[in-house]
Amino acid sequence: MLERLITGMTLLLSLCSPVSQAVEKIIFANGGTADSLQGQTARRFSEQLQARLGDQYQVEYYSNGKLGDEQDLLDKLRDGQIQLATISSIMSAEVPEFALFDMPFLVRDRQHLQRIDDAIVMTDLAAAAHRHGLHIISTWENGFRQISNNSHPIHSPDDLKGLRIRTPQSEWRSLMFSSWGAKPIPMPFSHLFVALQTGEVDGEENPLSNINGARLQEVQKFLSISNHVYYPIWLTASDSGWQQLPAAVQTAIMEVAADEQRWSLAEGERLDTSLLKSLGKAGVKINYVDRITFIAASRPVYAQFARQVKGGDALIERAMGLAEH
Ligand code: EAX
Repeated sequence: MLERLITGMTLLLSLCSPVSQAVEKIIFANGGTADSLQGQTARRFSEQLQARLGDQYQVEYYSNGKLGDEQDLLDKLRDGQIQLATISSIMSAEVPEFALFDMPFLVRDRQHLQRIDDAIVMTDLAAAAHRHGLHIISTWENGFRQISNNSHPIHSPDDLKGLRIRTPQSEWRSLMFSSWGAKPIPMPFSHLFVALQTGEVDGEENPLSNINGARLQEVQKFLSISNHVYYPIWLTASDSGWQQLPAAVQTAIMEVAADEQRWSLAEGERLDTSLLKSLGKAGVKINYVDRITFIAASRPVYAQFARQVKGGDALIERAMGLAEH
């Protein structure tokens, strides 16, 4: 009897013992450069998550688009090759409601962004993402976007006439730049440096941290501060991938991600000032655009969103209503 009890306990112990279980992998990928803020946030997240989960899990982090551009990462999430990825501007190509963030000059500042995050992203937009099999975990900083090019300073949309401007592969960003008179050339971020270097495109638009992270200042002469869009980056899983994670792991991911959200927004604010100085020192000519002329030329983008996205008008109105607090 005693013998049987001991055998039973040994079996039970071996089942519970961590050494007897295979280490589970959590594969996490980011499409940006390691030096950009999104790259730094993603690295911090993977390190903090590893510390939190201990030896039972191995958090495998790939930066610099090593596992592909954001479109590849969405495919890999969906077929279960990876568990977590950060997705930015192409989210609206997958889930049209996210094009809310492609409405020019909508987000006033990071406090406004946080209110939009609580009231709209984590409710309506997360529900829309679920309808496309995606699970939004957290909203991190990618940043306020600015326009750079090799031809001349951009003051008003007139100055964009005829310029070939690389955009992310999003019809919304293309529409924005064509409404302003430019010739948008959509392509993955990883192709951008060479496209600028060879003159395939004249310019591009990105947050300062992505510009600096990819050393675009080495192949761009003019930087025009427009803050035309604040487009975040979302820590994303597929619905099925998320459901396969144990509840304790989901909680750890959500809590570490929330810490990194706070860090990335504060760091983004700091970098907007410090990178402006260092990019200027690197020889890039910096100017500020005339916002009023850009706002006036942005009407077609708002109109298209209201027409194309169900409930789009109401989303815009609610987001604008959160500007003042
Ligand atoms: O990793 O494609 C882009 O321009 C986006 O800013 C993306 O986040 C870069």
